[in-house]
Amino acid sequence: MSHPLVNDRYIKATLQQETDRTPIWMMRQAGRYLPEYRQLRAEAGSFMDLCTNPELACEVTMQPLRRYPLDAAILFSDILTIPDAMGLGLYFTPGEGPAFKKAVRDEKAVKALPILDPHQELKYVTDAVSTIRRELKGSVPLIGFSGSPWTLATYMVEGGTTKNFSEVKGLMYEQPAVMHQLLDKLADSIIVYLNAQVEAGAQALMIFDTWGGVLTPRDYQELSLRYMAKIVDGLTREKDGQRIPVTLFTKGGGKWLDLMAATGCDCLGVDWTTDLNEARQRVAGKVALQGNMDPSMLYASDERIREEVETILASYGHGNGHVFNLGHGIHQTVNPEKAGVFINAVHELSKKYHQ
Ligand code: 1CP
Repeated sequence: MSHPLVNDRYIKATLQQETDRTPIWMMRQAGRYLPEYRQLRAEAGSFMDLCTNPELACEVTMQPLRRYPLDAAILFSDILTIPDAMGLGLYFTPGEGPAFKKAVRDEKAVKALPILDPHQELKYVTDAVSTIRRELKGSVPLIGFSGSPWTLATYMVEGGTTKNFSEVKGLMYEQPAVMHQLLDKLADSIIVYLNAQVEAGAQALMIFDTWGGVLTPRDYQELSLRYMAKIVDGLTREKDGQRIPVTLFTKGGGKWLDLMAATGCDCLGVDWTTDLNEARQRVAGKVALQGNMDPSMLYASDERIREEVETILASYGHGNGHVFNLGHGIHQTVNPEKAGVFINAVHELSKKYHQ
């Protein structure tokens, strides 16, 4: 019953194969900047009520695809579903972001964390994946995702969102063995979680390492990259004869792209602080690149947005292996019409780089 993929530009670009234009999707493309999202969330009650109901998660995933000619869908869920499923009690306070009822701050708490069974506590995620796949009818590929072990650990040790990372860095510097136990447990859980998403129908995977960039170069390799590499090694990379591309995104990781490329992933997400041309030279054909317009460019005029799209396309240059995206998630106060201007500009202006 699986439909053949009608638009496979995203998959092809992540594998550096030929496409007629540069594919585009946007990080956080489903979410708060869309009035239809805000309405559905109000009707459902809360963000987690959307995530845990496969029909609603599917509806939210489809919302941006109805508005814009995007080349990929991304599962509507959150990276913090894993710590929630481990029993930490995720909740959201309006305006302050995510928080946990329990934080993980010592060896006892790390040891007490259960190994995740994705078919139990997170069945709502795999159910959402199969529901979305059915609804997409092969129109565009579905991206499944997880946070990186380090990024999840920051939320678990801090007990929520943080600005200065004092608790998690305190644990990392004072009790490195405990930190490594936590990261290793998370890596094992993420492997089974992502493989369950593939089993349910995810056609590509992305790992968000939102906070890897706050580490020193040495700590980045030891505490973030090493565990992402372990995950890449453990993932299902082919299903029904199709390669399942894996993208790693470390925000602020532009200086480590060559190390990231050596993990065996297919594609690297790049934020707007790195020049794509330089990034392309650094990875030397090993991986594809995704990015990297500054999300704040969507506050500029239509002309300025188009100009920036042209600049980024020219910076990557002619040829394959570029997935257009923002350098981070779309901001919640962006006018949805500006996203349309951005996406149409990529469609129109990228063709000449593929002739
Ligand atoms: O409606 C609401 O108020 C909730 C807002 C919201 C949304 C729409 C949250 C809470 N999460 C999401 C969805 C989400 N989160 C998706 C699927 C939607 C899509 O991309 O179309 C994805 C892929 C994520 C991933 C995510 N969650 C990341 C990694 C990517 C990134 O932006 O760096 C992170 C760090 C989170 C944590 C999180 N969840 C929610 C918020 C507001 C945050 C960020 C908190 C912080 O800044 O620390």
